[in-house]
Amino acid sequence: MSSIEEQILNIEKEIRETPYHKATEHYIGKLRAKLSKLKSKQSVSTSKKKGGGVGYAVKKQGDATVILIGPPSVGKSTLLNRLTNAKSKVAPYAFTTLTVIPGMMDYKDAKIQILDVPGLIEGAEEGKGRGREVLSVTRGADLVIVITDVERIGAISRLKNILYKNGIRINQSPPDVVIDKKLTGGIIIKTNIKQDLEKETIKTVARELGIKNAEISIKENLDMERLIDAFSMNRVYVNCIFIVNKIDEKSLNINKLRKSHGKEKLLVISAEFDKNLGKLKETIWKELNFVRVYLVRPDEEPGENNPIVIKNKKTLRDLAEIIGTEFADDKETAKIWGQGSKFPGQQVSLSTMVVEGMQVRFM
Ligand SMILES: Nc1nc2c(ncn2[C@@H]2O[C@H](COP(=O)(O)OP(=O)(O)O)[C@@H](O)[C@H]2O)c(=O)[nH]1
Ligand SMILES: [Mg+2]
Repeated sequence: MSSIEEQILNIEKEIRETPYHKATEHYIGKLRAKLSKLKSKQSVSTSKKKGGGVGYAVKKQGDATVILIGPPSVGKSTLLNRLTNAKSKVAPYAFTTLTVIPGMMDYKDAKIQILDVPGLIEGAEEGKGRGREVLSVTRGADLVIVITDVERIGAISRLKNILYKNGIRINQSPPDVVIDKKLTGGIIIKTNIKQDLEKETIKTVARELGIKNAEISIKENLDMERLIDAFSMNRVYVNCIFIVNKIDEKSLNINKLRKSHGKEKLLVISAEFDKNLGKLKETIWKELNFVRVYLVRPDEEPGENNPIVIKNKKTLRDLAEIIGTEFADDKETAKIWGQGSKFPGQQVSLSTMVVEGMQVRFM
């Protein structure tokens, strides 16, 4: 039996040498699924060898967690100090930051935790430097900030690649696929959307990735990448913004940069000279998709007092839990005013979704 690395090389070669057309699509799908499986096996075995990120468990605090990733010395610690109350050591050499340093940024009633981590050096995806650990913290973040400086623009593409290879999907929603596992009956594909891929290809990839019996509903036209993502368990989907720091040192053609990095959000800043940091804070806030709701206490008139920040797609029950588990204990319904209510003081169940601007009194 050849090693995982050898098997990966063999399959990659096979994929390269097989021309892609309708007749081979099914076969290539199978190879791609195999490859994806081997790669996740490989990353598990390297992280075991390296001790699997011990000491990198980060306590999440605040309303959301943002991670700064980038090469060494691009200004991550400087930026953290500017945005938050943390006092991260700043020095002009690589790897001044040896552990995760959290800071808290207060912005528009939200407490946003920002994490400064060691720089991601070349080969980080194979576990070089603190690569594994940094990537595992990244997987748990609510927003990723990829940061580089004016001298190392190429790092953006490199980092995007590292994230992709590690199953971290940025600025895209999860594939619109629902897998309803069954005990028998094989794989049944249900879709109203015209699929570029053949049904047999979809089934083969599903089987290869461990799905034996299931009803699979597909609500988008999948390409091969998203098909494999849909059936892989270790994918995370997170928003990402790109920052080029030290704009005080060198001017850049920003439009050209934005063009070559697609529609993604790219900001140029100077952490040291406080350029564009206000815009950055606003962008962070926007990308976190918060909603602000207002708590109406029993003795209060409805209004915009007591703002609470919560991630979108949450229910009133989640909101009560955020206020406090004890508080949530005896709450059964709520009255709502303003946004989301049909009339002022509407009584609703706690499974109601919160919306921006909603005023809530728990009952
Ligand atoms: N010119 C300039 N230098 C900066 C800026 N931000 C950080 N630096 C400098 O870059 C060096 C590395 O910064 P540091 O925050 O330690 O980078 P890290 O390794 O990414 O955490 C330090 O000498 C900083 O003073 C900036 O906006 N402009
Ligand atoms: Mg640092």
